[in-house]
Amino acid sequence: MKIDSITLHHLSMPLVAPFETSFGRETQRECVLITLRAEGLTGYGECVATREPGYNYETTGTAWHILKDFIAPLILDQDLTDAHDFQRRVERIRGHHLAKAGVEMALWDLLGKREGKSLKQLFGGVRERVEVGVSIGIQESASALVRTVESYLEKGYRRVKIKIKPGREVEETTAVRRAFPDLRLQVDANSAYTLETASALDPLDELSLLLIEQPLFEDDIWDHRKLQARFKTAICLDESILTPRHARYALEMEACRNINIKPARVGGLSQAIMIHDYCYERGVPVWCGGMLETGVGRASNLAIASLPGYVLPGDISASDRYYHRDITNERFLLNDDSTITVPDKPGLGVTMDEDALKQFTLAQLTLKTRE
Ligand code: OSB
Ligand code: MG
Repeated sequence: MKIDSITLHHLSMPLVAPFETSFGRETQRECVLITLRAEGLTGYGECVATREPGYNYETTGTAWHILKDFIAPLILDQDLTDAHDFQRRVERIRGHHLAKAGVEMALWDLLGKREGKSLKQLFGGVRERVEVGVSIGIQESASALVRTVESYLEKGYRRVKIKIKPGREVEETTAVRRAFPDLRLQVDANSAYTLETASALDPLDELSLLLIEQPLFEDDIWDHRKLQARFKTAICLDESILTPRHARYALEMEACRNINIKPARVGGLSQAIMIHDYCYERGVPVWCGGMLETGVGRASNLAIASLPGYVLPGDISASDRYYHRDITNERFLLNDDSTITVPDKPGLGVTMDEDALKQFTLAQLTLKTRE
């Protein structure tokens, strides 16, 4: 499809509640919305880079720079045939996966709209509803955490992930397990431990957790192998897996037993599908992570989570868990069985609430083909 223009919106949206992880606390969530225009169609993509380089090195600022100065010139006025064609064109840009993934998502939205097919159909998804859970940030105290978990169980979530960090893990996780003995419970450390300090996690191995997500540094696939060797509980990698090659390294090394696939972190949906296929062939369970997406990124996450290998519940909660007001007209609701329905309209299957978009826009830029 010949790309006529690219529009960037730097957004800042108030979260319904602050979200605290081992790397910081957010009350406003920033991201970059990418709009591609081609063949009279409009495609949306969400770049999930955050205000601060806490989750990884990218920020809304670095993404803006890479999108404007490097990605846009490579695709404006170009005839992009598919996601792999896009990936080949941006190959020479090292890293910056979140920026690339945002554009790839918008391209998929365009391709789907042109074909009259949903992303789920384009990907070969097999589920109409996907099982989801909720990811809960670090709370004031263990008892406050138990109350927060309870409030989400009352809303119908059947799987809970809690964020942990050094000194805020054993008491918290034990309290939740005591209060809810049968709950499907998992923890996420966001790279806050080293092999030495990870002994603090030993008591968690007795709490029947579904998994322990990313305890060690991003570049520590090898040390995760050492930790997995002495843990009964499955280690799950998030930040460490940036490419399909990393997925192979981690599985060959037995550094983890499952993978949180965030399409953005691996550079796009096409790369997420490759990792999914690799894991699926080997019987390694995967699940779809989240980055507090708007309705745009949420629609994309639901579509990819409809693939057969996504057998663990995703961090894809209902819209009201994140935002009072979203930028899409569509809001995603939790079904009675702790699932969310996958969109079935062409492309991402979402439309823009232009007033909301305006309300949350800090900066906007349109790049067009030379006349
Ligand atoms: O590590 O999974 C993570 C949010 C921001 C950055 C990193 C992570 C998260 C989450 C939120 O856990 C998941 C969600 O979108 O609900
Ligand atoms: Mg994580």
